[in-house]
Amino acid sequence: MTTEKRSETHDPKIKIGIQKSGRLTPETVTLLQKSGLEFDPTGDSRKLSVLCRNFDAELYFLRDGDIRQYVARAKVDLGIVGQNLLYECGSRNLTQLLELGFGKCSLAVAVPDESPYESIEDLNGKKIATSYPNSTRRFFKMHEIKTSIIPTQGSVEVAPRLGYADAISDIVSSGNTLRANGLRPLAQIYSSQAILIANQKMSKDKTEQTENLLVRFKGVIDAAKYKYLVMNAPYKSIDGISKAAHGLKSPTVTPLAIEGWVSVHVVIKETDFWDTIKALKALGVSGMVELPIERVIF
Ligand code: PRT
Repeated sequence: MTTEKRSETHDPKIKIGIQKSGRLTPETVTLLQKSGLEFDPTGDSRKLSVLCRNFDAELYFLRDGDIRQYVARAKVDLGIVGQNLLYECGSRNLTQLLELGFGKCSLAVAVPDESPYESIEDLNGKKIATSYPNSTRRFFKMHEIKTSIIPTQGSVEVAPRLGYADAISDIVSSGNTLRANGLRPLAQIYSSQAILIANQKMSKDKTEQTENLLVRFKGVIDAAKYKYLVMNAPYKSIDGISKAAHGLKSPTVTPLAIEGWVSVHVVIKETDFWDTIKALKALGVSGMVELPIERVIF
């Protein structure tokens, strides 16, 4: 790897497809930047690719719906894409490398609020409008429920009100669109998030570059799962603190200017945060400061 500035004619080792403009774009750009990749994310909006200044990679700004195919056909080596598209369109020639923790949503079956349907069995013989016909067909087939799937491009939520379908299946995240259109969820078909995908037949040098990138991505993703805590504690509480918050290995302890007191630094899991704080307070800890972590490399 080299840190020198690359010319636009340089043939980069690895091509990465990311969404040009949409729900996945801001967090994808943030992930790449926090992973240390330097590039111009905005630049000229007509420009559909950009070279990384400090990593042997070129980014291609594509439609989320197209990225899967670009990777499968080895036109780009890696892609950041909604998992839902792989469930819907298949993952031939693709390897799913990493779940990225953003773009979270689910594919859900929903029915009008005032409808009598209480379970998916009630949809036997009914019409379902969806932009995800393959996933929806599979789901009902698996449950041995006969439905008529009506493929629909966009504004799916309005289909029941217009008498075009009895129910819908669509991507849901906050649920606001369902509510705004007088619909309620009946069942979840699957959950989804943004993932990093790769072409299955990558060359050795590209595989190495990808592994390098994976370490960086994991470092950023794992960092979001942890918090750094600095606190003052009575020296006698160190054993208790080590049990309540053992950190990645053990807490770092340094003496304070006041006798019998120490400063303790520890990394704790975000999910354990409030339970850990409660336990630490019971041990006489005070002056706790929570700091964000940029990266965690295990
Ligand atoms: O044009 P391009 O192919 O790039 O993208 P697009 O415009 O088709 O997709 P975009 O940007 O809307 O979504 C890209 C990806 O984001 C999807 O493939 C999913 O993986 C993921 N994602 C996460 C979502 C949502 N959340 C989401 N809420 N995709 C779509 N929605 C839509 C949904 O279709 C529905 O209309 O938002 C509405 C529901 O949202 P809530 O919050 O009201 O429930």
